[in-house]
Amino acid sequence: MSVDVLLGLQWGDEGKGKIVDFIAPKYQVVARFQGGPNAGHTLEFDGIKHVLHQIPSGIFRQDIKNIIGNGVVLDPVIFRKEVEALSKLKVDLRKNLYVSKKAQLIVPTHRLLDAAYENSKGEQKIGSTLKGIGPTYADKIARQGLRVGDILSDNFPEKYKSLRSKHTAILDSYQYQYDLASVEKEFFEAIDFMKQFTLVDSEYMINESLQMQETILAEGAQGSLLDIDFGSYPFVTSSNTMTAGACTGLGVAPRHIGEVFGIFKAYCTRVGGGPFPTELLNEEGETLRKIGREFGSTTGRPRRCGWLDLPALKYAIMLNGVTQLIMMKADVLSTFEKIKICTHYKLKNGSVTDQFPYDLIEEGVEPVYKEFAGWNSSLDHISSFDHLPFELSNYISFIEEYLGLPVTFLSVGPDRVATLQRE
Ligand code: 2SA
Ligand code: MG
Repeated sequence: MSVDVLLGLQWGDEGKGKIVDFIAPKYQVVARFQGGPNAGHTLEFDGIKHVLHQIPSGIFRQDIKNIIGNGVVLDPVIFRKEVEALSKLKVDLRKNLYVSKKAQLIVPTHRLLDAAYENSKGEQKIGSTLKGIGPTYADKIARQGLRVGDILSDNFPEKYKSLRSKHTAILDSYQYQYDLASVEKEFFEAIDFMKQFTLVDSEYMINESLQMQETILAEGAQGSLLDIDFGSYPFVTSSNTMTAGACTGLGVAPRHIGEVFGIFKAYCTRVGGGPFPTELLNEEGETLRKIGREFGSTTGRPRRCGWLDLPALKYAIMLNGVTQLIMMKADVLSTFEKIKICTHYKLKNGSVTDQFPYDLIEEGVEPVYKEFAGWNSSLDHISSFDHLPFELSNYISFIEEYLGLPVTFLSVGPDRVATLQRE
């Protein structure tokens, strides 16, 4: 048995939530392995639209075990809000949610530090979601973080205070103003709330599931180009968003990785700062944003939009060992007369490459495009790959050939049902 991995190949928001929910019935376990409340996985079904931040997207299927793995950074306050919002939809998480004791806790001062660091950066802002992600991972690596399992110990308040004093010293050095009293009250109430959930050694749980021949899906968050090692550094998130991150973020040995589903949008978006070679700063970009409803699901920020970038996708596929491609939001392109795909980059020094450069800004990356005729027709009610407009089939074939992988799922609308599967 193996662990299948599903992850985004671009800068996030590829539509992972929708696909996990769609393929979840095949799996007995769905696990998150990195990131935290910076993620926003949107699911739509039966007329309900729901955004999940920290809770795995298998939660709407009662018979699936959902695990928040050790690689995640968890905000107890946001966790509580998510659980409460889900109970309104009659989802009872006490039955099928498990939280790793080794996941790191986001404390109120982590969020303040995130804001203080961003404020100090001027033009060079990362565009962080301000959820405290970077500072929490920094404390993990500095070996001074708090873990979920710590909340069960009597000296948790002391451990918390010791970390807080380190943080307030930094905040003071940034002359950052804050009022902790009310957020701390909320934090400790949320910590108590978390104690009702099943806190586990999730590495054992997952490996026992593997031994019992259960099917497991690891659900990525953010996207490959936001990976701390390989993304467009420093404009990245603070975790390994790739397949390898599923190994360390869940305690799964590499040999247990099975299928790797790579999700990408038929175009490209990015939220926050940093380079984006195919960005469209014109009316076409506006149209993509409007039709694609491209606004951050966590922060509501407008997403930057542009054409599909194949050199970047190819890079992400190489690093993740993708075995199947999933293309999302093809319907958003339905009104375009002409559609472009970036096949190469031209660099400042005159050379042309299909590799992802070390520094996209310094090297002055300019996209080289191939133009395609649009299909100019609605994809509503199309239920099979065989009935796609010729131009869309052509668009997909070009991508498959360039990337050397099949597109096995195609999404043509937000609802669960608007998902075509290649027979
Ligand atoms: P952070 O908060 O430290 O992880 O931010 C660092 C960079 O990572 C980007 N990032 C994201 N990009 C796309 N989607 C994300 N999730 C939310 C969503 C974003 C939202 O699903 O829509 O609602 O704004 C996400 N999370 C982090 C971020 O923009 C920074 O560039
Ligand atoms: Mg998202």
